[in-house]
Amino acid sequence: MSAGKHLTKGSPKPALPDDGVPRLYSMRFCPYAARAHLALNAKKLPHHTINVNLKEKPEWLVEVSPLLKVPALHLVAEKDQPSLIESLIIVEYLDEKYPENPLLPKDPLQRAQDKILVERFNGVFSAFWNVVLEGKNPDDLWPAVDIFETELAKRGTPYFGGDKPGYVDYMIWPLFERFSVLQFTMKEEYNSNLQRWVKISAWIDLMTKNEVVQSHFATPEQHWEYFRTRSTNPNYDMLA
Ligand SMILES: N[C@@H](CCC(=O)N[C@@H](CS)C(=O)NCC(=O)O)C(=O)O
Repeated sequence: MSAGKHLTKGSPKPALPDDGVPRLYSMRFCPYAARAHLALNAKKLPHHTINVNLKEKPEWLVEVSPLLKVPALHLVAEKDQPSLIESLIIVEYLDEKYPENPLLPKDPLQRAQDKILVERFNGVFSAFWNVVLEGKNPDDLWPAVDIFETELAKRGTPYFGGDKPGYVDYMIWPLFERFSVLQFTMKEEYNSNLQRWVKISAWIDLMTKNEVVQSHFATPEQHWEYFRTRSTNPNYDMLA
């Protein structure tokens, strides 16, 4: 509901209906915000999306996001209307508060193992940013992804969550959706690495067709356009 152009410095705070529906403060190309979108959509939870321009932040952003980052989830129906920040904390809160369509496994050990896997995914995130944003050597990136290839093979299921996507799948997907921008920077090396990841390649194909993923999807070309212009003049509203 109500996603629109990215609100910028000087924009008034949006007037939203007094309906108690949580408000997700987001930016269309933020992979961390994408986690919150995927969790909300996977759990079919109504919410309002308010997109913000992160180069020229609206003055009122601090009221809902003290570190001035997205995602932030404003729980307007709760006492004192608190806001949650940090993508993984938001997703875990949603999963506990709304147990239908669960994302994390019920078993405490499996839960812990899934959270460890997502924690380890920070290595893929930082290696990827180093390559795409800093133009660094991709030598750290391939072994970081190998961990996930091995884990998926070990689980023996099409998704990390079993026969359908779960917490790990949705939390790591936003980076994999962006992974294909590497085809624009290192064509041959990218293609040959995809071939070495048999399980991950099949998983990427399945995830791309998933309806929750499609509910918040951008093409490799759109992601590349964002990355290219990110530090100068990003077109946040490309998809608005
Ligand atoms: N650890 C945070 C990271 C959030 C984050 O870094 N968001 C970026 C956009 S992708 C942001 O809001 N940056 C604005 C800034 O740092 O000023 C999470 O998982 O939610």
